Amino acid sequence: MNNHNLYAALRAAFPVDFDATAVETVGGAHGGLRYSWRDLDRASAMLANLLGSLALPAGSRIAVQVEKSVEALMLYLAVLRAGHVFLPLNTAYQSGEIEYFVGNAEPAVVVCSPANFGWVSKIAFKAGTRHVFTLGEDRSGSLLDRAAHHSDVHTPVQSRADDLGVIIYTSGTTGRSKGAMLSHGNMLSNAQVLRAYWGWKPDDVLIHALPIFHVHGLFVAIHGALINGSPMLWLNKFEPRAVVELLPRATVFMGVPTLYTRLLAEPDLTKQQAAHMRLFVSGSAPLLIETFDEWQARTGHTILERYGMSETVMITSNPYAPDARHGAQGERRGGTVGFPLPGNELRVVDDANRPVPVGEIGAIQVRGPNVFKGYWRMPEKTAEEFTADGFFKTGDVGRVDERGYVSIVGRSKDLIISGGYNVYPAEIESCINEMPGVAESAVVGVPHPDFGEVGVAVLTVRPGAVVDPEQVLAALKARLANFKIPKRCVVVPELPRNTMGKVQKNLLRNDYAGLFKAA
Ligand code: MLC
Ligand code: AMP
Repeated sequence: MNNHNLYAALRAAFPVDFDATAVETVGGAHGGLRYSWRDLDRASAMLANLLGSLALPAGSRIAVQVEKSVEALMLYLAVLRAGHVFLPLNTAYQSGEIEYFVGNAEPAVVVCSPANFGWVSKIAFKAGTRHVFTLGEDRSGSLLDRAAHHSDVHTPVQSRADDLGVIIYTSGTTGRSKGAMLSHGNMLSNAQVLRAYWGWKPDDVLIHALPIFHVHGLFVAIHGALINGSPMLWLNKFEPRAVVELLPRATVFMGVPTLYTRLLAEPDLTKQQAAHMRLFVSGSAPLLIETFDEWQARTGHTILERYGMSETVMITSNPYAPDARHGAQGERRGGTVGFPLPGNELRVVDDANRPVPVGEIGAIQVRGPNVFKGYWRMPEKTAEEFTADGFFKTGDVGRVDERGYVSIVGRSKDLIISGGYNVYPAEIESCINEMPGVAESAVVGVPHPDFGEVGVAVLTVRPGAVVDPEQVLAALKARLANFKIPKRCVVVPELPRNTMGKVQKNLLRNDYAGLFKAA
């Protein structure tokens, strides 16, 4: 039987010249380093052997909350090749959030930044984790020290396509976050499809400027480059000027819409500067048509917008070029997310789960080899999110036009997407509602020129109480990841309600829609 281990498949695509550069770091204090394909393979082997020496049961969770670095990428590859389950955690998460993830996932190993060892290890040991290592952005910490004693030769474990490779936590409309379980087969099938669909070429070079704890930076970008044996120009943090400077050396860039709007603010972004580029990909949040048009005018390139989510990896994409399937009509169309990717079935249904006529709006459901295995230890929640015939309910609302292009027009889930990060109002509202003097609250998303959408918290106070909005925001900051903090908090006499007594968030969204227009 073939080995379906994702690392084995990526490794097979590494170029023959093993000493060629695989990753070059750029910018900041950690720029100017080169890592060869041999380095990626050897270092991930040492890390995999370190994990092997811990005698963990197969499929153990390895939770990782570290700053972006090439070594963090090597750790990801090591977890895959060792047959364990990688659990990436956003560095913005605070202790309460980490406590939940660690308690829920029960990782055998936790890796954190050296600066956070004190509080993270306390949480981990309390949850029964036996091993806590540290990894700094500057290659400091116990993880690499310990790995240095292990062999740099390692055979990837034999994995089935269905074996879990990664758990990614996604927030929920109600209740706590759910761990989306992705198998080696989910990720590999998507990587192979995208490689062909986006026409990856032998001499491609990717600018990697996204965080590596979510699907976009970890899967779409990293798998994309590795499965094509393409080098990456690697930025630990997104720096618009550095990206513009790199364009003449690269061919592919991937970003959330905020990255594109920030790049457009760079005066040096010109057609000439972008002439060497082949492909700009956008996703994770809606790309405004203004950004799409402005990018075309400034650089001469048409951004390729695609659509996906943690539970499904990539679902749809605008075409790279007119192809046999879509003929001459296969151009990239702004305001759409393109066609279902090959192998992926997508349908738009009404409330009774019946497909709607072409062009009409409904709920988007998908089925395919990329769709996840379910939510970690939540069988009921998993069952709720799938239809009887195996389609996953994305929670996105959209339509498919007569040419087959999919557009996302809204969401049935109460979700704010801010700078490409998902923010669930329910989580913030429950924190605010616990604060002294607060009667109730509603958090809504409003347009924002930089982040696309940001949260605004609207609250009412108990009789006789006084609540300072600034203090509400400060208290939230101490508890939640920074990107979840509403950008404004307002106190009102009452929240608008419909006849059923439900808060009318649409009215609040209208009321505050202009709040950041002039920003
Ligand atoms: C930072 N802040 C944010 C924010 N990022 N607020 C709202 N939304 C965000 N995304 C806060 C900071 O804490 C700070 O608050 C203030 O806003 C200004 O921060 P900044 O310095 O401008 O932020 P920066 O560090 O530059 O980060 C912005 C960013 C980053 C856009 C580079 O958010 C980012 O990398 N986003 C990409 C997210 C991503 O990869 N998504 C993919 C998910 S996968 P204060 O109070 O400290 O001043 C997915 C599936 C799919 O969705 O389809 O791909
Ligand atoms: P996440 O759960 O973080 O993976 O986010 C997935 C969600 O991001 C999807 O369900 C969509 O709502 C949204 N999303 C991803 N790509 C796009 C896109 N191109 N346009 C609009 N929304 C998108």
